[in-house]
Amino acid sequence: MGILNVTPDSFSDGGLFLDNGRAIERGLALSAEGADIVDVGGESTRPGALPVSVDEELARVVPVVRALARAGVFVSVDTMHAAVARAAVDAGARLVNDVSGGLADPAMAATVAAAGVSYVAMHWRAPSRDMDRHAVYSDVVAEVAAELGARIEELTAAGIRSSRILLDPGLGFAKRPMHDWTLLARLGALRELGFPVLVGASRKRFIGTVLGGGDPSRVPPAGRDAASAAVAALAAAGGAFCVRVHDVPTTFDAVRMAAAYSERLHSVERAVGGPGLAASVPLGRV
Ligand code: PMM
Repeated sequence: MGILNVTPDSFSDGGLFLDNGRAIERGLALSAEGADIVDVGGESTRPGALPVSVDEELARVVPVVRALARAGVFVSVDTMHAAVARAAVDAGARLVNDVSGGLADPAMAATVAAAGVSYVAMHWRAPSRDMDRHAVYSDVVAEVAAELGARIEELTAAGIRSSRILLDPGLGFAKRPMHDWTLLARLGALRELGFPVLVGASRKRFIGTVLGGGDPSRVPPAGRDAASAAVAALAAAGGAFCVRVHDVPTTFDAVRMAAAYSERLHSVERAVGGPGLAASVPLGRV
């Protein structure tokens, strides 16, 4: 999934694609580079970001969604607002990517159900302006899984078909770097909920924190693409269905390596009767 932020203030690419023409060009390029999905967003969710009006979000997003969908691109819309989701679907979007998992707008679930499109429910605890206050967990994996489980109940009760739902641990959203790393290392626990898992790690603070030796400001977001591709490969090898990224060509290669690795790993595991033993088996045996 290639990221297309039509915003003045996203943390890594704010302002680059605010002009509709440039945004459309960028979306077409992401698709040509290998993105299966182009994710169009009109509201920044970076820590501390202030909300924009729905009218402003519509004006940023709808023309771009329409042009890309007309060009045959599979478009998702990154929004927390039911009105924007509805308008984007009318303009050709086939997936609604809601970082609040339906918590920000009570009309979202019914809107998505009526539209009959797919839906990404991300783990979220609070609006961006004060989400850092909510980054408190005693067992981050268990709590994120339980909170996503509660979202699934509500979303399906509102009429969204289970087969239409994807889950996302929401890296960086009400999470400290250690929470992000723990969730990444334990993606299997989220997959056990029975839904495809999407991971959005690209250029995020937890990556910058490692690159900058504890200080993310030493490596600005645009300098984190190689590391982001490595993390995408780890997520893919950990069973992610989809990774949401800024740099599609590098990530495309990285996840293809993860796929080759996973395929080999699983055939080794099958041959030895389960995980854990694979490392001790000479590859020539299988
Ligand atoms: N992260 C951002 C925005 N949208 N959507 C999903 N599903 N998962 C994410 O992790 C996610 C998202 C923030 O990053 P950006 O400002 O680079 O778009």
